[in-house]
Amino acid sequence: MSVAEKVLDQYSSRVYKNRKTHIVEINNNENENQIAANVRTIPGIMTQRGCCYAGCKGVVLGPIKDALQIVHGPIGCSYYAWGTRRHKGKNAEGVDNYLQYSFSTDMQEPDVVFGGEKKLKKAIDEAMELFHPSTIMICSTCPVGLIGDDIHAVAKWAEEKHNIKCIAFSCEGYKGVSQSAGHHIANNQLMKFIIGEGDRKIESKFSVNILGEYNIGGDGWETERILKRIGYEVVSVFTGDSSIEDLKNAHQANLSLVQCHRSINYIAEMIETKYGVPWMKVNFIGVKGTIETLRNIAKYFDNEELTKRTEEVIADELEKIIDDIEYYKTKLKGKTAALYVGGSRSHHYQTLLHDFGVSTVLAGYEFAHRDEYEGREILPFVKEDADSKNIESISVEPDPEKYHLYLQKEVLEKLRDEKLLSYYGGMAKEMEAGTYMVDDLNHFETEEFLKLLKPDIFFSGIKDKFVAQKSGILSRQLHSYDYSGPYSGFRGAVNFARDITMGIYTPAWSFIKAPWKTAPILTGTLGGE
Ligand code: ICE
Repeated sequence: MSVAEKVLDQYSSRVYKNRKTHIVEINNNENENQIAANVRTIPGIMTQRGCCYAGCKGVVLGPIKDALQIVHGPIGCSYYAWGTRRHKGKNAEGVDNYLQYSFSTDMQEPDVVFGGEKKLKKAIDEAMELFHPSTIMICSTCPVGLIGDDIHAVAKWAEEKHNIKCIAFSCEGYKGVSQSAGHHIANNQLMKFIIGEGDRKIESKFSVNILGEYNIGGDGWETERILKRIGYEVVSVFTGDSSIEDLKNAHQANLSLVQCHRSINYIAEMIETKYGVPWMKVNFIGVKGTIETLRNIAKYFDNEELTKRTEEVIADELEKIIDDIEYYKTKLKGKTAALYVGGSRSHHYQTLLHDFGVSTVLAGYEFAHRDEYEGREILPFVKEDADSKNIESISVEPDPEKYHLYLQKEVLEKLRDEKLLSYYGGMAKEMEAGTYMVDDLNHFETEEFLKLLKPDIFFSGIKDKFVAQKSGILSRQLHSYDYSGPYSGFRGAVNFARDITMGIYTPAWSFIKAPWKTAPILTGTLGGE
């Protein structure tokens, strides 16, 4: 029985059938690494996914430092999003910073029965009195959607009464299948109410936005440092350590760099469509990843001076870290890892692990779509053929992100059958045959896979972290980096290697044994007398 079968075999037949489609043993034949993704979790299964509110407020809006964000809902929702993701922000002159605060309407039963709009208005009045923000964001959580409070009307009321910008986000937790729906809602509102409003003068010919960079543990700062050294002007970062003013000016940049493709691709597309700012995918995680990315950006701008400067900075940065990298390679080479994160990191971090010779035995996403696992089908050559109603699109080189070829379904099937298509991007490509790709890995499967695959380290989230640690396996969070970071760029790679080396060489994990395995829980004598 394969490892996957051993895990699946313990399920009831209905669950077995469902989960089987989410677990793939990587095959050398690219066409066979097909996986089910972005669908509802079976009710009752302990998923590690987040909710729509988590994706909207927790992920995309949370890091904007000068928007006062009021969570309209029970206090727990706001408390959960309070600092847990470690998106850092610096104080800047003239820019408010509310990152330390947790604002909530603390919804109670009477509000559910009689409506919560009054309470929300009162919260806005109070916030105005105490903090005088120029922007307020309202994020609703589950009960608000169920009772039908009109937060958009309240936002309008607040704008008129207080002469501020007030934006409402209907991101009730139960919407969609995961936090992905929340990203979408946040993206739409930012585009509608903020982006495009600024008129800051951009001096540089080489100006960029960094999209999908939330400055977890300071990642965005490291990326910005490198870009600025080369000579780029960073107009805005979405949304790590950002201010509303930066976001308003995003449309003025020459190019958008998209680090996390899952949470902010909608904005990248919309800015391109509306303002003509092109975008490209980047990856600042990993030394090789960073170098490749910097070269690609230079290639886009196609300027001799910039290209030269790029190479100089790469050489200089490398020189400073090379001894550390070589040292950590000797410590980490041959180790194995399992990775389970939300949408893009399970993929990006494989690049960084490969830098140090660590291989992945299992990797998965909470909410990615199929193309992030399998890659996109591409035709390695361009062929014109688009004269039918029954058409399907297919990406083509040289830029599979942007160019699509429209083909008849039957033609496409035929190409698939004849194995004339290849795959672009995707996680499967990074992984070796015989390893596992799992979508929406749940609590039970985490325990079982860890038992069977015994990785040296499990990169996890806050909920699944303890499952690993209790079973004696080192775990580090890739969502918040526990208490460390940055892990991006050149210096980040060294931080990352140092942290996992410390972890792996700490013997503590091998001492962990459940107490009932070494001593009886109940003591006493059975029987009479
Ligand atoms: Fe993108 Mo945790 Fe960020 Fe990704 Fe996204 Fe989330 Fe962060 Fe994770 C995120 S935005 S909060 S890179 S929702 S670590 S997809 S799950 S992998």
